[in-house]
Amino acid sequence: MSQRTLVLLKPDAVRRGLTGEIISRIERKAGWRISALELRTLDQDTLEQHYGEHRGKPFYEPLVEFMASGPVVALIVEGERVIEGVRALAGPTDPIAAAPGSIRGDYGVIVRENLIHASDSEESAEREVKIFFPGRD
Ligand code: IDP
Repeated sequence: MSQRTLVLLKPDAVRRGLTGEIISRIERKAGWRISALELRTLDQDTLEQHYGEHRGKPFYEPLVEFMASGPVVALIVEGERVIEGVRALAGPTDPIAAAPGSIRGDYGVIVRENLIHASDSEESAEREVKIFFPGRD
């Protein structure tokens, strides 16, 4: 079941120089490949589209501010079970609850600054790929 997923290495990952480390972990999974990669500072419009489901929640405004605070690395990753797989590499949202060995578990402390976003379903992946890489089929 080959899939694709949209991954963002958040501004904390870029600022802390962890993008190479995180990308290496993704690349080492057998058969997965990166089909798009871009360093980009996100504008409000893109962030509102991406995180629209969270609008109105207490963490929404600080989240958008954080996500616009510096460049992110946006990637499309393709491969077998890659949606579930990148979420497993990332670990749960709260880095303190994330197991050591996962990206969030190894490098994160603050819930908001949890280093990585990865699509959580096929529907989200298709929606998010279109937001960040419009024109890609
Ligand atoms: P996910 O990124 O693990 O899928 P979501 O629930 O979709 O988690 O939340 C999106 C992002 O919003 C999280 O990755 C995190 O950066 C931030 N976030 C979620 N819940 C909280 C919270 O309770 N406090 C602060 N930030 C949060």
